Amino acid sequence: MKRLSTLAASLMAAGIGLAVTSAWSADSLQDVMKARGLSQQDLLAAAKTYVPTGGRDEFIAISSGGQSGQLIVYGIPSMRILKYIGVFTPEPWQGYGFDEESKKVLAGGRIDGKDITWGDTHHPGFSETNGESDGQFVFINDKANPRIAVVDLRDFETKQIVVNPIFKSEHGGAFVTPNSEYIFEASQYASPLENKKFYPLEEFNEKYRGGMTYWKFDRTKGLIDQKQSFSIELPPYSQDLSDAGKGPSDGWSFTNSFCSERYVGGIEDGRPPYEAGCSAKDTDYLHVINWKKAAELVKAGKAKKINGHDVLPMEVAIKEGILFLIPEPKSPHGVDVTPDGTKLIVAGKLDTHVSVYSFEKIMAAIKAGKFESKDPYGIPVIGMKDALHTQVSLGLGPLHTQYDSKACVAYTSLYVDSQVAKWDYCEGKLLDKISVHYNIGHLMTMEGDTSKPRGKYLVALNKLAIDRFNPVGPLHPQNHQLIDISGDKMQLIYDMPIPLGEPHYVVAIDAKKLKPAVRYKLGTNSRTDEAHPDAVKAGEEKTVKKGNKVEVWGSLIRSHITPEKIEAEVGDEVTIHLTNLERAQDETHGFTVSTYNVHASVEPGKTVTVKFKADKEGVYPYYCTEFCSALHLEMQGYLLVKPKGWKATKTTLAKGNYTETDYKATLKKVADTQVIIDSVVTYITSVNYKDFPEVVAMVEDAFDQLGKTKDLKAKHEGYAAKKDWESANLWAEQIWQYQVKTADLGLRAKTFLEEHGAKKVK
Ligand code: K7E
Ligand code: CUA
Repeated sequence: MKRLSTLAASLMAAGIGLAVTSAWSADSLQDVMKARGLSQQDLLAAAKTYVPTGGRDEFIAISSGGQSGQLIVYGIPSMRILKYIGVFTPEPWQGYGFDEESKKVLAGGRIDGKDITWGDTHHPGFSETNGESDGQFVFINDKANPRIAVVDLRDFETKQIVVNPIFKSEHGGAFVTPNSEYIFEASQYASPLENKKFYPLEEFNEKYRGGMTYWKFDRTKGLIDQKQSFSIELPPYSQDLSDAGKGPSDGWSFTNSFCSERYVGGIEDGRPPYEAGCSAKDTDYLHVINWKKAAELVKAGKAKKINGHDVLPMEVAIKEGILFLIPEPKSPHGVDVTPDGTKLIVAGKLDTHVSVYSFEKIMAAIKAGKFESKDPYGIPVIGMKDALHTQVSLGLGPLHTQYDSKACVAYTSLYVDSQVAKWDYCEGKLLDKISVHYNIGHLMTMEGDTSKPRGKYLVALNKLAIDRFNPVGPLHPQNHQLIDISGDKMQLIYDMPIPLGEPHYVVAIDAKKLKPAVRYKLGTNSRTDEAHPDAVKAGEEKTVKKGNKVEVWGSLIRSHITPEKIEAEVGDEVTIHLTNLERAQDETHGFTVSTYNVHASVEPGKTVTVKFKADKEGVYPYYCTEFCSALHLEMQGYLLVKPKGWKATKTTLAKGNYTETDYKATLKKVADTQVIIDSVVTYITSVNYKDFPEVVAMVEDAFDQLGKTKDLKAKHEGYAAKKDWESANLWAEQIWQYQVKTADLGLRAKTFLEEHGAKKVK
């Protein structure tokens, strides 16, 4: 009991006491443990994962969002979801696919002239510098519709989607070379490489092909350079996961295959099914490719064009000695290069063994010309025993491997056993095992596929959740389980339901490496990172009607949309450019026009365009969709779509019944509010607020808001002199609107300063 209470005390100190609800906030930790049936082990797990309010996670994970076509961002160890990133599919909140700028990005993913509005994301990969994740970009593939996307981590937005010009599916991507020279992907299901070309399954061996595509990445532009990208033609072996060599193996890439039988099914004709034919042999082929040399050969003109894309034919790759095969057991899935680049680990789904290949031995065999055979296409096959370092029996259904910060330590997922095996790949021995729930696919350690793994945590990406969470119908959430790998024994510390499926793979990076922006430079097109040609500054807003085109250059700032009305005739094409003039952090405005299927998320500084045909007569409110301020609901306007040739019969707006008493009451409200503002200003300037950049930004913003009241005093007094009480009252009211925003910011700044221990200055 003594130990328990010391633990309890230290947990209290660590802030665990805050996690309990107010109903028992006065109780001791022991009372809570009892009431909730928690063990000491549970509390330890809680203490290892809990992040108190305002705290930050140590690592940021970016997960595939599976069939959503998105990415999921979450923190480790808290496992709190931070963001979904729209990638291959529209994402309404972010306006992705509902504004013109993002539609252009999505248009990059059109195939044969058609929008593909779903995607099957599998493997995210960070950009790398010297084999380490550098936190600048993340790349992600779409297996079903062979595409790759580039996400810039300065704003976590998708900047580019490219379509693979020769594949019909693509699973083994996106893998990144150690300095992000190339992002590569392997075809999965072999098909004719020429687009829209039919060959019968009877010609599978001759006409169907697999391949590897190496996408050239231009880091300064932050985009894939499609013209400098190329592919290598491969046999129809169902190429699967891949990895890039690093260190001594830099310049090479490795790719598994799982149906080197080249079986094409045919159960309709009485033939055995696919799965029988595709797993008949004891071995498949690991493809070993010298991509550096391949790139040189393509530059030297040795490629041929297929669908306008450079493809290095197999004969050339064989002749030039850049393509080799090694048998690997059996129906393998993952291939993972060790952090030092000297070995590669292959797990055969249908074999209990995990095979560790030695890069040095592979090179020695190649150099000596020591091959055991050739495959039917003439590719030299290196003998397995000539390439193996060791084989270790880990358990049933080994799939994927990740690395620890400790030398020679690896973790392999065991799909059938529902376990993670920790083992030593140098010595070839099993170290520990832990059960997961259930049927693990990928697993991931912190920066665990780079040259400098960080250890600490492992995430198990389980295919089935079954009984782990409150039931929500037959479709279950996915389950990412967090495992503490800092000690000798692995410890399961958190179950995180993921409500977006099926996330195949996830990568994590030290949060300190990420330097995302908090705002855009005023007037930025976030999808191109260039100055938006249709951005406006405050006061430059305008609406122009030319023929049947209405074009609006508007702005958004608390709590106002400029313009307040847009007039069009039925059939007009309406284009609305909106710039968010805010400089404050987190002051995003949304924008939509009722029933016209447009939406924009306009973060501070961003300029966005929405475009539609006003094909319906009527009155359509437009408004800000993000609860941005106390007067968010009033951030509104009307799109007035008039019938052709409509003439006004009534030309004045209805009047309100304001009196001098209303005006005086508003003036008193304004004076009272100014007192509050002054007291907040007195506090802020009495402390060292200038030492807090966040507060300096808030103060600037507050004075910005207050500055807008300057001319309004003369205005309302002028109307008062003319006894126009409506105008006098409402212009005075407008001063108060700005005061409210000023006070709101001031109070936020004051709270921040108090919480961050601001000190009195003289
Ligand atoms: Cu194993 Cu697509 Cu990497 Cu799923 S994949 S598990
Ligand atoms: Cu802007 Cu709500």
